[in-house]
Amino acid sequence: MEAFLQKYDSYKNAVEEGIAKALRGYKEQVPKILMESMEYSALGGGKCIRGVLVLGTGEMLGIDENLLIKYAVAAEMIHASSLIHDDMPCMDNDTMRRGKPCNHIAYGEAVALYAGLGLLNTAYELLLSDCGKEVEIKAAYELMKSAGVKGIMKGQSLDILNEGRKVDFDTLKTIHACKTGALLRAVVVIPAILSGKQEAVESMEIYGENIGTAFQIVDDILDVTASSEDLGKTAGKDLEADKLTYVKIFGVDRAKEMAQEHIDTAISALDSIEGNSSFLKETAEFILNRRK
Ligand code: GRG
Repeated sequence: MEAFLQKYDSYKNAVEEGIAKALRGYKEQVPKILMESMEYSALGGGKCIRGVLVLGTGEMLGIDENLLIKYAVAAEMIHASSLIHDDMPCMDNDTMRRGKPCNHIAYGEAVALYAGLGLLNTAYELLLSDCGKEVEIKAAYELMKSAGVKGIMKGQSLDILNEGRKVDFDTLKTIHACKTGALLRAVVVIPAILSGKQEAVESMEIYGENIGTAFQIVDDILDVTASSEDLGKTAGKDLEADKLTYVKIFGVDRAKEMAQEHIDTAISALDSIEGNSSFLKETAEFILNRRK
């Protein structure tokens, strides 16, 4: 466990340095308040799990970290952008994220709106810079697609449009697979695309889809079992909004079992991978046992 956490932190540091460096490149040309607001959320004390997964999967598949880093940085920028918008009054209307005021509370709604759009666009600029090989463009496309109207935006809009309505389990699964799952799937598929090995792409798709589902089930469980202080965001929001969740349908105990089943499936998908998959196995367990 100790070795896993050290490795996790070293990947996380590399991603955060990459984000800081990428944003520094814009500093002179961007209004100060907008840049501060983008940094506030992109370097805002999250777990950085999407960037870590790009680097961990890439190392397992033998991909050079210098090639991987821009995908890891872009994934975290896209994620931060979605969190800024998710917290705004027209969406989840929250006040706290990662243990501090949400972006729109700290900077106002107009700046927060542009910080979100700014991070999304900066991610795309980064992704399409210096693409030497076709697989690099394919990998960039995979990440951009995961954020779009067939990915995160589809999940979020279905979530918002169904507020206050009774949704069935299939719709719930689609919302989760898009809102949370699409990006978690993309970050592990990207290194496989870069490896040029179709078998690796197929294994990582199964791994990514299953850690994505488990991640959201654990999120649903934490919403009812953890405190706002531990989560760094308002707990009990799902209950308050009367949202359909795994916990609401199945109860906490069965939801925990279901998360475990998805983690087991994700780990089994790594059996056919040639490289050392221990970090990804432990990351899957980390997702299951996380406390925030
Ligand atoms: C701008 C791409 C984009 C989309 C706009 C608002 C919106 C549409 C989508 C919201 C999607 C969303 C917030 C999904 C929830 C995903 C989730 C479980 C977030 C929490 O992730 P953690 O726990 O957070 O990894 P940290 O803080 O650790 O980074």
